[in-house]
Amino acid sequence: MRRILVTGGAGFVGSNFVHHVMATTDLDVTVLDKLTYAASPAALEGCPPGRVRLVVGDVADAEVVGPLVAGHDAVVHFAAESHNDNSLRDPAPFVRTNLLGTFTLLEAVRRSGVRLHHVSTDEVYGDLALDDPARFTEASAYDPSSPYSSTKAGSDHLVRAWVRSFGVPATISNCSNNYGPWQHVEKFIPRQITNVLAGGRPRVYGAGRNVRDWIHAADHASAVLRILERGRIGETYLVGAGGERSNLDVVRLILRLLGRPEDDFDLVGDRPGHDLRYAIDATKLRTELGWRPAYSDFEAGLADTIEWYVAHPGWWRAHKREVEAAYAAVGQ
Ligand code: NAD
Ligand code: TDX
Repeated sequence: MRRILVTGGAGFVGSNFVHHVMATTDLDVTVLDKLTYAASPAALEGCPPGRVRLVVGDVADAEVVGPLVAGHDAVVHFAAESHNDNSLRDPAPFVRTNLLGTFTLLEAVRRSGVRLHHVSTDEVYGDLALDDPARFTEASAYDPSSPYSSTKAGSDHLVRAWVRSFGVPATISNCSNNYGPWQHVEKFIPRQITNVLAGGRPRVYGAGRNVRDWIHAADHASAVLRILERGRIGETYLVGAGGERSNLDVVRLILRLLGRPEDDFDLVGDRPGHDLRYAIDATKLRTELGWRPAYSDFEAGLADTIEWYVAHPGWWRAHKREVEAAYAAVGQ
């Protein structure tokens, strides 16, 4: 492999992946990104000159995607509409990008025979009970809850069908909740950090007992590269780093790290259909591909992330007002 195409590479996880590829391989990267509200082209600044090229375009546009795919040795597909709350307000872009976009890419890959890695989420498996010792595995049944997760589940099914019916050389990964630099302020951890930095209070849905399994985006990136390089074609790998925490615990930790009282937050209306708990069993990735996360200490990773938001106020303030207005409109 010499040149890879990274869709959604100007987004949160995609840009972390591009930096990981720059730091650990000799690969050149073309980023295909529509530059939606969620993109941060600035996140790609600092990449070695000449090794990363940005093409602004839609992954659902076959005329753009076909020739681009044919000129690369592999495709890593991050591009998606990614926020559950947005999918409850307006599902249409989720159906278009997550389903039609993946279909368009699959057709291009089918014609050219190029290797594909499809990046997906643990949310395709629905949720687990809070008191259930089980975790998701590659054998868990699909049972998505939201417009976002159902379109990601549909995209996974498309990839599997194209592997089986057309022999497309693809792998899939399903990862748990990411945190780290460049995550949009609409998401839980950046929203709460920036609420505090802006002089406000964190806003926790429902009773805050929901559990997420946190992984640093740099670790998600290293897992995706490992699967691209060594994963078996047609296989799915779950990605997680053993980071289960309730939303209340995360918010209290953010408040403590920012020197505020741990009860200085508001409980607000719950998300409709709110998944209770996600938890990943990443045994297959660890044993078959020897992957290990670099960030095993969530508190240290969160402290680094807080420092990053403290150091980049210009970036997040540009989005904050609009995001908070949309939440305020639904009482959250
Ligand atoms: P993000 O919203 O931060 O970034 C998405 C990127 O895709 C943006 O740069 C956006 O401009 C681009 N994009 C959107 N629609 C596009 C289109 N039609 N054509 C081309 N580009 C388009 O999302 P993220 O959090 O970085 O997630 C990236 C991928 O990782 C998604 O597929 C998501 O399902 C998956 N994932 C994310 C997490 C997480 O916690 N963030 C966890 C598991 C899986
Ligand atoms: O203000 C908030 N208050 C709150 O309590 C927000 C924005 C969220 N929450 C809760 C909802 C969830 O239980 O925090 C938890 C995390 O919420 P999000 O950051 O919106 O993430 P989630 O819905 O779990 O989905 C994320 O992980 C899986 C990503 O956004 C997806 O792209 C990924 O697939």
